[in-house]
Amino acid sequence: MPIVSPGFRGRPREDRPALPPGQYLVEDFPVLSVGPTPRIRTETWEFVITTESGEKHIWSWPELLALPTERPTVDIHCVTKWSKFATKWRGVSLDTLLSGVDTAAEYVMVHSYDGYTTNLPLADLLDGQAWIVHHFGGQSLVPEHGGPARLLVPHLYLWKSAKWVQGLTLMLEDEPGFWENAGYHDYGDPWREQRYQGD
Ligand SMILES: Nc1nc2c(c(=O)[nH]1)N[C@H]1C(S)=C(S)[C@@H](COP(=O)(O)O)O[C@H]1N2
Ligand SMILES: [Mo]
Repeated sequence: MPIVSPGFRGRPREDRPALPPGQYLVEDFPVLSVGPTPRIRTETWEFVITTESGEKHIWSWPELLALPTERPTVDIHCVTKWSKFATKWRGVSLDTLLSGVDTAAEYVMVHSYDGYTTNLPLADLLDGQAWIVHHFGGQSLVPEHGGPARLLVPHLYLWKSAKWVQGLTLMLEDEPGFWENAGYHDYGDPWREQRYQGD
């Protein structure tokens, strides 16, 4: 294995430092889950976008896989202070999934098969910033990391990247999800170190 200095490999765009404030680099991929890992069969899996008027847009597993695939390579940042550079994913852009959805909503609640929720502005899921990913590192996403599919929103702390994602509810008003309700920041920008409410 060649030894690559993290400082060199991570030195990225423009004049930005490699790591957001307060973060350290890891080479492994820690697993952080609130509860036990659910086992979701792709035969029964579906992804549902529900608009503020209750209209539902539903994709089965084969329907998700039939959509255009993207391969983002992104740095990820956990609020527990580890960051991992250049993680390689495969999945479907939220731009694709939301393109046929008629909404005036500005906020989203993300729902998962384990009951987990997290909220974020709809704008943060658009413009190439977020994906429903089903592969990591060239392999099917393992259950521990959210397989068969998870949300990936790498520009926010990783608690926003809901594992075992089940759907999005579009909302006119913002509402807190699981960690946001427990005192974590409503938005969670790692570059502004928005870990807790009030940061
Ligand atoms: N459904 C669900 N998604 C979740 C969680 C969870 O407990 N359930 N934990 C969140 C937290 S706090 C983090 S840091 C990341 C961790 O992702 P990883 O286990 O793949 O590292 O998943 C997030 N997504
Ligand atoms: Mo986390």
